[in-house]
Amino acid sequence: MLIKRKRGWEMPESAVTSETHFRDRRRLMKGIAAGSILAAAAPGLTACGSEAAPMDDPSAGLYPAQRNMRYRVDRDLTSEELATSYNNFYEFGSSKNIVRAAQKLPIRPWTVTLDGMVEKEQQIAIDDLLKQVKLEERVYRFRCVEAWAMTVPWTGFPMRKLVEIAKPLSGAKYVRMETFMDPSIAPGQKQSWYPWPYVDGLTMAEATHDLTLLATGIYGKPLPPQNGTPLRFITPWKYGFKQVKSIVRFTFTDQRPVGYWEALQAREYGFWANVNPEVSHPRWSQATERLLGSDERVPTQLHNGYAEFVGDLYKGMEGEKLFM
Ligand SMILES: Nc1nc2c(c(=O)[nH]1)N[C@H]1C(S)=C(S)[C@@H](COP(=O)(O)O)O[C@H]1N2
Ligand SMILES: [Mo]
Repeated sequence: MLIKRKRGWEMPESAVTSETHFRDRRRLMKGIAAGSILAAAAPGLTACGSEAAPMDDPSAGLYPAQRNMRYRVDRDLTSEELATSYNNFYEFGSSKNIVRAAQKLPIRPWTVTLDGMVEKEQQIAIDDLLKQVKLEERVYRFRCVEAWAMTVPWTGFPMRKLVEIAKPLSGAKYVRMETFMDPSIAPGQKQSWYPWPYVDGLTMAEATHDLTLLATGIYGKPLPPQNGTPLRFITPWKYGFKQVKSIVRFTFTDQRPVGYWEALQAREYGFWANVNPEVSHPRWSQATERLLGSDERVPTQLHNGYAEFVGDLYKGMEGEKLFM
């Protein structure tokens, strides 16, 4: 197959738009949009120039939820504006600037399938699932493999609760999570050289760990589309590419799932993807990270600062490639 454009995973980190430039460009674009110079050409605008109103989120009344104080982070929160506008969501484009495109994601109806090695396969509407769980807020560090980082208040519920609802069989060893698939909504999914739909997975021990969250909200509100509404996976000690967005299916299995990035480039992106400052990405160091909203680099921490909680999960697994 002929591929003309440089693919995302081939880009050195230095080629990824710096977030400072990103902010400036976004400010410029906002100014232009306000002056409506480009209104007719901008995607998401109708012929008469008014934007289709995004659907109100029916779960909005569940927010804000009470903050769980067990997990504290000793650095400032990233601004909501940045965390909800500097995104990675290849379904809507390979740049960090996908907010507008992502507004096409229909937030309801949204059905979550629980299948594979379970007592009984289930399909649950997201709002029924939300009735079966108790939402809480957790401030977590977030670390992308590209060495940018943020500090974000997620709202959600422990994934352990979803595992209880799913009732997996004793032979299940992994959970595979899958993002929606609809190229008519997500233009990136028309690019057939990517292994759609976006998937990733984890072990049952990881899925039932208290830190492992299924996020439904951010900054005390439902997740906006660009951050993976209505359900998104969060393991704060792993690199961001594990954190599957807009999940429609959880499959319990005895086969280790091959993630989207692992399928693309197994030499660079593995199953475990635990953060470690001493294990470089093949093309750049992971020793430091840049906090969104600042140009300063800070040291990366083992397990992204969560080693005291998750270190035991990996005892005796030294033969595995735990840090890529
Ligand atoms: N479905 C889907 N999930 C995804 C991605 C994606 O492209 N598609 N990108 C991942 C990567 S690489 C990162 S860093 C985070 C970014 O999450 P954020 O945009 O909420 O910061 O989402 C992860 N989850
Ligand atoms: Mo990422």
